[in-house]
Amino acid sequence: MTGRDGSAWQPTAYRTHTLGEIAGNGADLVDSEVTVSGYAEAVRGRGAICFLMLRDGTGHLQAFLKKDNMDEDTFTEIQSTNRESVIQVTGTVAQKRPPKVKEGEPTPPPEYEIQVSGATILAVAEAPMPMGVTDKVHVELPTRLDNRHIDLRRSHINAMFQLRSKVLQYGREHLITEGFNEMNSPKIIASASEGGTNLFPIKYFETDAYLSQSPQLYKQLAILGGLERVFEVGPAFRAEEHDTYRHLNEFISFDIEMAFANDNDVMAVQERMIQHIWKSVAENDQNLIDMINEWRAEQEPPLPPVTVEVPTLPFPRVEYSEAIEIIQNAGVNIEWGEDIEAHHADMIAAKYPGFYFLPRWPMAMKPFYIYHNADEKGPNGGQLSRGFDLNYGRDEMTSGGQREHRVDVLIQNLENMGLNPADFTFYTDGFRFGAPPHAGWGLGVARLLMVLTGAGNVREVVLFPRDRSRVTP
Ligand code: AMO
Repeated sequence: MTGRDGSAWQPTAYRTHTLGEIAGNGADLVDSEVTVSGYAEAVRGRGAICFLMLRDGTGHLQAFLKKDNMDEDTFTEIQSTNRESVIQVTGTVAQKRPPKVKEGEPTPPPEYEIQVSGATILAVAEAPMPMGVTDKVHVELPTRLDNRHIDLRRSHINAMFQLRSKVLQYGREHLITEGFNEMNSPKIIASASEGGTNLFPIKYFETDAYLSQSPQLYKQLAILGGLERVFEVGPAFRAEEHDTYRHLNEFISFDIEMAFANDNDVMAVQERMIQHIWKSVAENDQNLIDMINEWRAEQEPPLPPVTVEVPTLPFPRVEYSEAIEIIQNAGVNIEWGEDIEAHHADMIAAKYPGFYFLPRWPMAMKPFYIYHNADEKGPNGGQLSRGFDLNYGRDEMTSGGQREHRVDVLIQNLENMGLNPADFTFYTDGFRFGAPPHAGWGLGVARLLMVLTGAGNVREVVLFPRDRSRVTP
């Protein structure tokens, strides 16, 4: 038995084959007996015959039921069952009668079906459903998220989450080839890593604790301990007040940290990883992209197709100071030292479509753990840092940088940023006994998936998003 991507699946108690496998390799299976299971996407036919269109996670296949060939009661139950009921059928694979084609027209490829000898309804779907699976009726995002278990049955949504899994797989795969070790940091923590304002407090027995905003301090401690190259894929929690298309209160952060490396070195790791992800999707998962594009073409007005263009390396590096000049030259009133917001990033993206790095931010805008070199100053004498962002178009994908490994400077940074060094001794002590220069980044997985799938909102590519107004399902 094989999956959508040719992966080997062992037969189970409920099926010997997948639907996609029979639809794709029917010629090899003609006359064999198979057992398959799936959702009833359509049930047609009157009298003594019934056409049941089944769907599973790998594709679709028609089952042809004849009253004379099977248990009569089961036949009648299936013929009148609701769409989306889950049904198991056993039967023989056959080639469907080819459709008549006009002279000169090409013959379509052969199609297969199962001629059913036995069937079982495994679970009846209630009707009406809170939203349709194959209907073209527009359903608003909140209703879809309330019913994600049904929304996910729609092929383009299902494709997005299969792609999400692939992106994580290819990302991990790439980092492992570069010698990174997967780590897991605690999600219950005692002090902030990304500033004290957007923490979720929790009660931890007799004491106060917080949900982790980032694995930042722990991935650095792993480096100080000699793990050299680490990565982590895990949840980050932020009590952000923003309710935007790209902010959630819980998101998956894909982080790396690397010893004996600076900002340039880890930007290079990032672009190689993204190139590997795009290349692998282009080579292996075009059918998932096609499913998304089928849906896009059906929209009113149709949405342009998403294409997986493997980015060339290196990605452009647009230093913060240059970015400010680009924005100023576009007629916008912005000063060195101010934040580059999404509408500003549009002006940079006009010059650098695709992925681009924004290295060398002002130190005052970066967290305490970012490294700076006292000689590197901006146009107005402001201190530059070794912190960078990676953007695609208007959206930030990643933040990262070289880290401050000089313990006295690190403590000074904490003080400068209004944090109490006493709260961070578990971290700063790690730097007292020999600390290699190191660097890393954190990538927002949902943001990257927005680029790959053409989704306009991070909620589209997060199964059960958590935002300002949603903690269920
Ligand atoms: P930062 O806070 O910039 O950096 O987060 C890293 C990346 O995570 C994503 N992200 C979010 N995605 C969805 N909803 C949110 N509320 C949200 N906040 C952030 C973004 C962002 O670029 N410790 C550093 C990383 C490092 O230097 O290694 C950090 O957390 O895509």
